[in-house]
Amino acid sequence: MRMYSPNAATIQKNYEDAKQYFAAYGIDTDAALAQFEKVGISIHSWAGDDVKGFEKHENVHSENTVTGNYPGAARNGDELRQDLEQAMRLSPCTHRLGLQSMYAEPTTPKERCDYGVEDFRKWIDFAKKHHMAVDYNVSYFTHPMMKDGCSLASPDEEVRQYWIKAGINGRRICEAIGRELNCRVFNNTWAPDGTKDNTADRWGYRRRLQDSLDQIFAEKLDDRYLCDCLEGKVFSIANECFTVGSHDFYIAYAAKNNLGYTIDTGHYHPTENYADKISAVYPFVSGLMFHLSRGVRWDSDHTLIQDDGLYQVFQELKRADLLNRENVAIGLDFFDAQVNRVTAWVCGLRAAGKALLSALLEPTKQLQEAEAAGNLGKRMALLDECKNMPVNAVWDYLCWKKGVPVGAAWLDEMDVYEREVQFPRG
Ligand code: RNT
Ligand code: ZN
Repeated sequence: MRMYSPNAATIQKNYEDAKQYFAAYGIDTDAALAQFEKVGISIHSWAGDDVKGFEKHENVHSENTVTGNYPGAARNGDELRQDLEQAMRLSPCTHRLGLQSMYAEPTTPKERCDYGVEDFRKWIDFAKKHHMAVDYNVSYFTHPMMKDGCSLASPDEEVRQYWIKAGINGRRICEAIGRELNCRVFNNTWAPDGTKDNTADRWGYRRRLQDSLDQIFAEKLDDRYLCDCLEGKVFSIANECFTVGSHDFYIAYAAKNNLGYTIDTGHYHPTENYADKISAVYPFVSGLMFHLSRGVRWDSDHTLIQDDGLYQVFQELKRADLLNRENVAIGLDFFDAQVNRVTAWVCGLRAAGKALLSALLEPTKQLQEAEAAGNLGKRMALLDECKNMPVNAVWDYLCWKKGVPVGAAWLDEMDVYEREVQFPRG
């Protein structure tokens, strides 16, 4: 049985009704839709192959925990790009491309630390073709030069120098991509470094990480094309006792050195409110990047769905008018190999898109007026009413206008895609 999808007349009629509804709250739905288009969401290429990368190493350990073995994962750049195109066909968002250095395609094999912009030529052409801005990450993981789970903080100087070089070249790659595409590339730095058991030398690890970052960020590059952000974390599997790049470390380092900070929504204690970080940190750092993820009990990287945390991130950004700034970027970051990887991208994109649209349609003025007047019951109840305003009618209209399947009909297209394209990959 095929999924239900409303016809054009119903979509238009529902949109006209919703338009009047929101107008009564002082919200212009056409303006909200125009703003929606200006907010990019980056699709994390690394979910398409379970963060394996294209380099051929024997027996490397992965520092990203991915579970499952759903058939059809992309095996090379062309398949990964084909899957990304499928995801974009099913999402009405404005898409950015989230890259990692492990997806370079050099014409002759090279060390990861030596990559240059030309090793991403196919990705740059792909981004051009789809009018996408790019986000980049040096992959400080899944590589023979990782030693005892460490890269930039490693006590082994040869290891540390290798990754410093990768970091320096990574920034140059970002600047060159940004210059060519005329966009600002967000260069996100996350390194898994830490220890499983209690260390007697926290200071040593942190001193080395600080020195590595000092060397990586020493070069002055054109910040019209590059925004450097640092991604902290509470812990990882095998780093239960100590994470060198903790949130405190990176927030302090970013604030002092005029760099940006990345909020990965899976990287906090499960009861911590990550949307609360925005107003606390943004004023003191030079940029803010999001890795939207769904942690379940820990940093489990479940596929993004619409939950309160996600909605709150977009509400905070909208209320502070941060959705359209050149120093704020939003990207996805999750991976679950138990589900079709393209379905997961689309589910995450659509969840982020709906949360964004809901925030743009929020009657913020009335909420803040109720609060300023001390009417806390009204603030509470109106916030709850917001959850049932006809956002979906506006969403359906947006999808329809963009030629994207309306409602759950995109799942029918995924059935065909996995049968015809993904499963035959073997
Ligand atoms: C890991 C971080 C990091 C990675 C990607 C692959 O916990 O979230 O962003 O997911 O770089
Ligand atoms: Zn992340």
